[in-house]
Amino acid sequence: MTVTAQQMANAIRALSMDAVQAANSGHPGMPMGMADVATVLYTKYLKYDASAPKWPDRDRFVLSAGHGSMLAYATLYLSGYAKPTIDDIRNFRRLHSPCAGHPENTELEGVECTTGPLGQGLAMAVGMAIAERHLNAEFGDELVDHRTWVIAGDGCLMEGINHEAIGLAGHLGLGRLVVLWDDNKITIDGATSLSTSEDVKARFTAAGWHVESCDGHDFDDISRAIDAALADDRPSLIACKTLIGKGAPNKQGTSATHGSPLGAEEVAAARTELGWTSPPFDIPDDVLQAWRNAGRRSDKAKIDWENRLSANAKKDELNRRMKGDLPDGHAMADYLAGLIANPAKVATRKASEMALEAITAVLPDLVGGSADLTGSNNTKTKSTLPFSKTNYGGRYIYYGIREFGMAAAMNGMALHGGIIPYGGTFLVFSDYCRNAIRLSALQRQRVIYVMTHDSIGLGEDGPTHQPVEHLLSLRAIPNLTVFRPCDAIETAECWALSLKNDGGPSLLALSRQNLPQLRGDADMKSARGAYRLKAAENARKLVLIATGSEVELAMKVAEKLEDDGLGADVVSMPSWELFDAQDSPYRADILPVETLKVSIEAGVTLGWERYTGSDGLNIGIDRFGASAPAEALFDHFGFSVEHITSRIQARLES
Ligand SMILES: Cc1ncc(C[n+]2csc(CCOP(=O)(O)OP(=O)(O)O)c2C)c(N)n1
Ligand SMILES: [Mg+2]
Repeated sequence: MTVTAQQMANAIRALSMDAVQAANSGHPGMPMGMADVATVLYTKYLKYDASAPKWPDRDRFVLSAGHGSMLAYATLYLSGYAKPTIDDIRNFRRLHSPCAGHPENTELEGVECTTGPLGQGLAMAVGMAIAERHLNAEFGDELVDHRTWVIAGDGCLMEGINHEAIGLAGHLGLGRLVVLWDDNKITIDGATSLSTSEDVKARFTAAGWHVESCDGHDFDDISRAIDAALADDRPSLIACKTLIGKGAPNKQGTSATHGSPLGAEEVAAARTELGWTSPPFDIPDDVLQAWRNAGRRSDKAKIDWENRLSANAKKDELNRRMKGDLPDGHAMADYLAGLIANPAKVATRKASEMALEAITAVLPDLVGGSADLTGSNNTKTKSTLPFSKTNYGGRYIYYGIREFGMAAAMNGMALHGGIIPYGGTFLVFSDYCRNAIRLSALQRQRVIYVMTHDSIGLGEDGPTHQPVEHLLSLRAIPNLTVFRPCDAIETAECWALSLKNDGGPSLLALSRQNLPQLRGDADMKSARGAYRLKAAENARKLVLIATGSEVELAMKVAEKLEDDGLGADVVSMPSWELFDAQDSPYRADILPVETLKVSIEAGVTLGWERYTGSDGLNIGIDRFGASAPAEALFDHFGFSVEHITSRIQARLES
């Protein structure tokens, strides 16, 4: 007897309810509700090869409703991916099982991105769809021709970020993006009518999307809706009307199935309801075989693609791009040599643009952009033409005022591969995209954040625009490398280090105001995170540690102290994270125990004790800024040679 789609879908249901029951934790409702839609997708539409999870031209599938992680684990196992194994699923949510509570890209190859923070999966999928069109423009239909599919829940479509994401996707005409909405009208608190009366479909239509509806439990109707989506050249939303927890006879359709085990009794009742007689974690051979066949559906497509790749002149370049290797080149060395010959007194945001001019000219992987602050973030270069519906070959994205959407889209591009995304906004608005920055770090993606106007030095725009706590709060994110360069040389070095940092995101905090060039060497000193910019001339009494725009001030303070006979080192510390990674002799040499250590940074002082110790002095700003010209503000907040030297002298005398 041939296996039916219903039996295949029920295999997802059984694995989901049994794994959640065994873990005594998890979310059975979503995978049981969307099992039928997922079965249609995996057995008829999705282009993938379970034996080659990283095939570059595979379709990308994003489970934006990440709490339904068992849907991902079940489909991966059933369709024949090497991981997860059935034992991994048995150990769902246990320590060291790759079947984590929410899907993590670092745990399983078939998981394209880490989801769980609602809305961000959809926004990352937009980035993946951008990457696909861009690489298609560069490498052609023969090599890049795939789709991006998303399963999103009511929650994903309520979070504000979804609106940023769909606005961008509609504007860019990303017609190869299909969102399957689990339209079950239930969230944790109960019916969606408790909190929303929005016409979601009208909103998507207004954003330039094609919208379909279907009965999410009718296999033919699901296929009909997907066919309609594929025939339309706009991005598509398919509202799949479903029953959350479908198959659990007493609990389906209620929020009780959302995030708790069904309970032994209800699991038994669901077995009867579904006609599922196998014990937990046991899939009947014929059902498993049908799934495994589905997992090989694209075998021929993949072999044909490999043949086309072998015959294609761009083969090596595509392989390099997808691996994320940087090409050999001297663009940065030549640029640095130019700076040494002709020192530049420019804002570090301008220095970043100068470095980018050199790098973007030789590194096609870089796709830049800004959240409507292009002229302030200095992110656009001559080589990066606008990316648009009519020119997907462009390398500059006008994200509009969508910081969170931009950051998530950059994650999607990096995850897709072939692209190194960078994007800008004001440092103070890093908070608007903070959870996506966190996901760049968690997902270990090379995303480069260009955050300008990095202190009170931006002046007149005032405290709403002046970052104070931001450097500290960003440094608190694990696996994010924060750079605050002090001049044009360090800025170039920090760009080079960001490009090399392929295991995580980097963030460049850049000044609005001009800064003198303090270095005359190209020794890549920023790679150490902190280094001695100036050694004490008199007997060393103290070490001044500064970052970014305050390094110039530290040099002046040191000069004054030396005039008074006090020896002072100046340490420039563009990156805490890289300094912390140095060996202890190096760190001890830069920050010797016996000296007074003084930090100078135009931000909160919290955290600097790590380097200055409990006896140190921390010059910073532990309150909000004010609206005034930058020079007046620095003076007002005590960032003057006179004020700092007198505080140091008082401390040394006490
Ligand atoms: C940004 C964010 N906020 C809150 C949560 C907690 N949370 C997880 S699922 C959920 C409800 C989601 O509802 P829906 O998407 O409709 O999922 P369903 O109940 O239908 O499975 C919430 C609030 C989260 N994961 N992410
Ligand atoms: Mg729901």
